[in-house]
Amino acid sequence: METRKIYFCASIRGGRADARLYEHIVKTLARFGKVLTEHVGDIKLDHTGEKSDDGAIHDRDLDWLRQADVVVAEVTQPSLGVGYELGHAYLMRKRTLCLFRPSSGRKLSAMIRGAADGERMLVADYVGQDDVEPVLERFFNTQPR
Ligand code: 6IA
Repeated sequence: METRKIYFCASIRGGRADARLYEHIVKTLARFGKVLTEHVGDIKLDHTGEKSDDGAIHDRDLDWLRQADVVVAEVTQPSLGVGYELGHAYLMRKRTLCLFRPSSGRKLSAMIRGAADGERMLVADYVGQDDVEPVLERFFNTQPR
């Protein structure tokens, strides 16, 4: 069986306050498939992002998104880029899991929570790092592949 390709989205220029959590999610995701966007969990990456051309980043990321079998996003820290990616993923009909921490005191955008249909597009509210593995396990174990 071919290795499952996972596109992970999380804030970069939207703010890197949760970078350690992203790193943990990327490491955990690696047990379930190949993470195409490992750099998102790189704690050395600051909010200014890499030096390369924004147009190249955009085109390469959309290419990876097209190739992905599933999309996982950490959506607690609001990020225009993540919202944009999720909109594309939705229109591409990718199976998508959004991870949100209500304990942040934030309220998730209605355009994300409202897009969830409990099947293709899921929003999981969780507390923190310790929940990541069980939440991902549930998501991938109900994955038809
Ligand atoms: O608006 P934001 O910067 O917060 O958007 C974050 C989302 O856009 C992430 O899920 C990424 O997939 C994508 N993205 C934004 N900036 C980059 C980027 N820059 N590289 C790849 N994807 C990006 C530099 C990172 C570098 C270490 C490779």
